[in-house]
Amino acid sequence: MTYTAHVDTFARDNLPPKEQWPGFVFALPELQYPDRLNCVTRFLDRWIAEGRGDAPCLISPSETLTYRQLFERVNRIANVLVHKLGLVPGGRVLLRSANNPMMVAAYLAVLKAGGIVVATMPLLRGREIAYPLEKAKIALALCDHRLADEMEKARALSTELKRVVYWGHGAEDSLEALMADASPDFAAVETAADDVCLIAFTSGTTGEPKGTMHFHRDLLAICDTYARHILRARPEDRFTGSPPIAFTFGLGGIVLFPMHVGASTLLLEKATPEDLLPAIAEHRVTVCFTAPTAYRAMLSKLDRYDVSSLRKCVSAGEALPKATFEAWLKATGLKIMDGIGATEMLHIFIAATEDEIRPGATGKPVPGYEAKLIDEEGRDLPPGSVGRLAVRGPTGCRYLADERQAKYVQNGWNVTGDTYRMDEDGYFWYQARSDDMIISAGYNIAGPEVEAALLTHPAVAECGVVGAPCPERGMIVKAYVVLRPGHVPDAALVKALQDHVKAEIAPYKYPRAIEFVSELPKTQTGKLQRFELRRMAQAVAAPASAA
Ligand code: 3UK
Repeated sequence: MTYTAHVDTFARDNLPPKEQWPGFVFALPELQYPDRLNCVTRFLDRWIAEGRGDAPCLISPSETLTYRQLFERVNRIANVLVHKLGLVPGGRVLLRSANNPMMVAAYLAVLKAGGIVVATMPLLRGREIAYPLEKAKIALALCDHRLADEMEKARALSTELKRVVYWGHGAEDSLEALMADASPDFAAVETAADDVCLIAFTSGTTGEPKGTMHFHRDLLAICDTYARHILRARPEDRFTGSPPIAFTFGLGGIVLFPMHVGASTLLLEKATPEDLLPAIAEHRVTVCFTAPTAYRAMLSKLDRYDVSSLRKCVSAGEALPKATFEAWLKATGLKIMDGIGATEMLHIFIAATEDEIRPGATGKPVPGYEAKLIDEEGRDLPPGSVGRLAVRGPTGCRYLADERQAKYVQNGWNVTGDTYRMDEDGYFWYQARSDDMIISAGYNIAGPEVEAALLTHPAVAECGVVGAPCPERGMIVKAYVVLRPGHVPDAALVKALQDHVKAEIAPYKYPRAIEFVSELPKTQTGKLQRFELRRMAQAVAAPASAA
């Protein structure tokens, strides 16, 4: 029996069978981790021990914490979790907040206490929060009080959740009140390097979201591969970005990468392109993580802000259009660093340093990772081909109790669902997603989920949702709707359906275009033909109706 610190063994018990794991490769000296490892000691405790406790760590519009201040806050929360809220190693804790210092402190406290973080996007609705509560059997949640409404709806739907502790409202039972008499000392639980510490849920192409499980060593591995070899940040750097910490793109780029080198990070609760520019200027940000569409949106406003402090701009989530790369380079003198990552892989596995970037290509495998293209039968393809991307390295896919594991991991390789071309020099050129996922402005949206929300409206008989091309957002969500008799297909109904979806699921998933049709293309077995809908959407290109 291998060592584990977990007393609650739910996560370990629900890892996929070993024969379905991806092959893990640790082919760099920096990836040789000890068997016992709590990653928080490397991100936080080490800076205190090395005398760097007074360096700035978390910056936000409302407060600034040095490494020591964060260390003490994390320890207090960890003591509250263990001594007042009954967390045992291996226990899952749901976290719900926009990007702010308390969110980061709570996150690190759960890890330090040997617990497992399940962070949720701030915009999720009650039903979408209830799913991970049930799937990951979560008894405890820590939540920013401003997100209480949907949290309470989720609580009402959940049989697992026993307690919610809110912060930020000053109530008697608030997290801060519980922390008041808690000790600022806490020794990290001696977890195994391969104890699960994070379950990140991704929206699936079909059906339910998948819970991707990651170990303590994984959080360090993304720093020792992508961050160390491609990003190459320094302690003087100041990071910021838009992705939520609940999205692993944000976790790495906004929290782990800066803390791994002892740098500081600006946490923004609202980080639209309009918010990012003044924040970069005011706080002299040097490293920015956001989506390609955000760089594109910022271009037209660059002349109004002094962003001369910037030295590295990272783009991920969807392909970076060459035009955006060129325009940004012209305007700022900086090469945007594109990189493909995935929740299953935790972070970026194909990218390029500034010197090696080929505009329009994603890059080459990040040191520590291997990538190749395979055909439909799983056979390797030579350079120059187009095929399905397969990768392996120190991180990889382990779904929580999910049959779809066998689809993502094939012959020990992670098959991401993306179609790529590899050139003779080993550069990877993105073609398209191989499946149905709609990627709009950096968010992944599953068509079937939007369909399910539309179908709860009385006017909707049938519907199909696909991505339609859009110059600004890459893709927009487009719904093809068959109405029930007696309903008029006008602009007012388009608006009513859009509002309905926004109330049902996270608002960013709503269909920006709706087209009314008399019937949907179906297969012989009565299934919706998404391929045909996508073809229709491509033919019209622009939104058909009011948005
Ligand atoms: C697509 C890209 C082209 C691709 C992510 C960085 O996006 C992240 O994770 P998700 O699980 O989605 C994964 C899928 O998104 N994709 C991501 N980046 C690119 N396509 N060019 C890109 N640069 O289809 C991939 O399979 O939401 C990104 C770090 C952590 C992440 N979780």
